[in-house]
Amino acid sequence: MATQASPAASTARTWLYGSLLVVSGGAFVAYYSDSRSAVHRYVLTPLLRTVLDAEAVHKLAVRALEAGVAPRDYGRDDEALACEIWGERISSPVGLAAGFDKDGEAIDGLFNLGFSWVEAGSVTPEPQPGNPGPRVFHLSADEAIINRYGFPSKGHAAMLGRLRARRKGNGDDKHAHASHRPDQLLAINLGKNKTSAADDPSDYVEGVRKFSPWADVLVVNVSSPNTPGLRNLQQREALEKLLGAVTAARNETERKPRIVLKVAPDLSENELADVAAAVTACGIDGVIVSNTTVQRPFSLASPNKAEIGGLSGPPLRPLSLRAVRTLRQHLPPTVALIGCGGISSGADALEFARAGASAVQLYTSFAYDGPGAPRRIKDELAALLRKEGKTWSQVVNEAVETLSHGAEDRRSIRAMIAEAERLRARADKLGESIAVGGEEVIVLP
Ligand SMILES: Cc1cc2nc3c(=O)[nH]c(=O)nc-3n(C[C@H](O)[C@H](O)[C@H](O)COP(=O)(O)O)c2cc1C
Ligand SMILES: *[C@@H]1O[C@H](CO)[C@@H](O)[C@H](O)[C@H]1NC(C)=O
Ligand SMILES: *[C@@H]1O[C@H](CO)[C@@H](O)[C@H](O)[C@H]1NC(C)=O
Ligand SMILES: *[C@@H]1O[C@H](CO)[C@@H](O)[C@H](O)[C@H]1NC(C)=O
Ligand SMILES: CC(=O)N[C@H]1CO[C@H](CO)[C@@H](O)[C@@H]1O
Repeated sequence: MATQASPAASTARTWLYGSLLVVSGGAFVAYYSDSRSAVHRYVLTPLLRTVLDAEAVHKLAVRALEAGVAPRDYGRDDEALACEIWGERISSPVGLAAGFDKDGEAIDGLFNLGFSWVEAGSVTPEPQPGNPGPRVFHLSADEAIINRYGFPSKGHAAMLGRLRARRKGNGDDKHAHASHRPDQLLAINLGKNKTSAADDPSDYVEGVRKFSPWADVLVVNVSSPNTPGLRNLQQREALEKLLGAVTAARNETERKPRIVLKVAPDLSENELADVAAAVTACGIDGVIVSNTTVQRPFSLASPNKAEIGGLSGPPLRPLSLRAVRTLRQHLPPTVALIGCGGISSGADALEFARAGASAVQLYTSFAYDGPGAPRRIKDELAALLRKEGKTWSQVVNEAVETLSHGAEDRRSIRAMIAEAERLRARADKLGESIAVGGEEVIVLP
């Protein structure tokens, strides 16, 4: 027999349940909103991947980040992660690669996830739809992706509109960084119309003129591998013409953003040497190594490996690392390398630093891991650096010093300077002894 509760007791119960709901709801919101929570990596992200196709997951993630309902990185970046690039200090070396936020819709949401560098784009001058779908494929067994998006873009005007709105939203401040953040950088990746000729620099030049007030770094790509156009482009002369036009346009702008080149991992050693020569000759500030690959390593296990397109994720890493090492040997230390390709852990990032990369970027591991990826990778990296007793900058500087072009010369010049200083010290001592003692016997070693 049910007992009838008094009205007072029932009110109390309603209050109790109500407050419990609010408290647990609040706790869930707090838990959800922290990008480190396991639910993102182990439940939500994999679940989304199973119920939606790859492009739908991508779109949903961009919308959530744009609307501000995505989680955040509440951690602080360890001091040891501080990264120096072109004399700028950013709080960590872990950035987001191009292609995730193609139209600059989720820039602040992405900064809030703890990426120290967010690269929007690729943006083309005119809007273009890209290739017909399906055009993104998960290779889950390999934690890899194949994409043949073909650069869908809402075009320059749409991206500029977003950037203007964003500046207003940030209080229209005259911040030193276009990112509006003291220790993070905003990059924009410039593409070209599908119909433009491969070696015509005018789309990039237009991109530089339009976006230089809005970006800390502008990225141009020379990364389509093995196309007839590329063979042309890879010829040093054509490449120098293109890069020269881009840096000349940059030099005429007021803010003078850094110009960075993005290359494919599929270039031969000779082609990479040509790229390095053109980069050095034209005053390009850095190189992102690399874009996706058209190669299909034997290790791939997923059936989707047969899809046409660019492969990204861990199977790309050895190819990118090889290209970083090759370029480092051919470039002076003033040209920064940004490692990209299959980076999914702190150890991976450190491997790129040891190969001479000043910073890293990722895309595919973010797609597999979800919003906690940058925080996890930064924590792993900080732990590894602590174990070695070194900072990120120290590891990078050592590698750049010893691996860059001209390292031999720099070493011998340093040795000569050291020798000269030793001789001068000895001469000073000799002079002193003569002045003081006069009689003293000087024994030269
Ligand atoms: C779905 C997808 C779309 C991409 N779109 C672009 C793009 O528009 N422009 C670009 O320069 N790179 C693009 N990339 C390449 C990435 O920026 C990055 O160079 C590559 O994926 C290797 O890094 P990862 O292994 O960490 O993903 C794209 C990659 C993926 C997976
Ligand atoms: C790309 O498209 C824009 C707009 O149609 C045009 O002004 C520009 O010349 C095109 N670029 C090239 C290299 O054809
Ligand atoms: C642009 O400026 C850079 C850096 O000052 C310089 O190295 C480069 O030669 C300049 N390029 C052109 C085309 O003026
Ligand atoms: C990157 O590589 C893919 C193929 O791997 C190619 O289609 C694309 O044009 C390249 N460039 C950019 C900017 O992604
Ligand atoms: C987005 C974009 O413009 N990609 C270009 C990268 O460079 C290659 C080679 O010039 C072009 O074929 C791609 O269209």
